[in-house]
Amino acid sequence: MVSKLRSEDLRSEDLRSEDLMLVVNRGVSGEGMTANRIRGRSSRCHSYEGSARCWSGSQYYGTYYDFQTANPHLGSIDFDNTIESVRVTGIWLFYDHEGYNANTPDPTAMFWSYGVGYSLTIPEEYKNTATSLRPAGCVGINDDCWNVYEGLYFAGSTFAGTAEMSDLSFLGFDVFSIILTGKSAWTFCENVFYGGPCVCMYPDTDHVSRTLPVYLDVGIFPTVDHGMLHVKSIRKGCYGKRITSTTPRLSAGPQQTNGGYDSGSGGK
Ligand SMILES: [Ca+2]
Repeated sequence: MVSKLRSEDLRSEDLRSEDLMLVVNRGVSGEGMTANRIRGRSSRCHSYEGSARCWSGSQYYGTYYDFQTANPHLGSIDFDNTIESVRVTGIWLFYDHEGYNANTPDPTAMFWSYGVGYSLTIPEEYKNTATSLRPAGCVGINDDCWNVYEGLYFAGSTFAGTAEMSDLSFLGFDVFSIILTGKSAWTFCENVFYGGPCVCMYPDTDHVSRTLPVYLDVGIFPTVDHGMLHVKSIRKGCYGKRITSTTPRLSAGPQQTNGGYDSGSGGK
């Protein structure tokens, strides 16, 4: 399965249902109220299995929206610079600018959160900053899956897949950041058909398990010092020099068993 989601494709008239299913639920939760269960999950087999509930207030109070896929401009639902707490399943990326920080001078202005039903009040410096958001990964939250991004810190256009790709010449962008899920290592090569210099990465930034058998293995590489001019092919397994994620973790509370939170070290 290969899914394509490019930021320039996100004009409303171009939306394909398998790429974008914007808000599926909206509500208000607060004192004395219980948040509604997520409704309206799509039965389409191509839907992302993960989800994110995002609240306007800390500690899961206030207005919330449920997301299962990308939203390039939260202002379209009057939720710009509003999110203060989240509950995520899968990996979710939150950007300070529209269109996933494409063409912004500081791509580090973003944060991410991942887990399995992981709840988090966003640290002060990132509260009320999210202007666009999207999940990373493929259909199943722990599919063996790679995501490549046009910019540092997962900015701009992206492309994802669960299969080897012998020729990525069509991609139209160089790869500056990568996210992996699942159990498999992936090898990224400078030339087509797995030629030239290659590097390999594992989804070993973190391992999350909450309720067996739900697992989430993530490899988060906001900067990839692969030393290559391009990435032209992707091979399953490890067939090159291994690169490890060196991103410092900024933990936001205990998370060994239920999720994780990371923030770009240079983020703001
Ligand atoms: Ca913003």
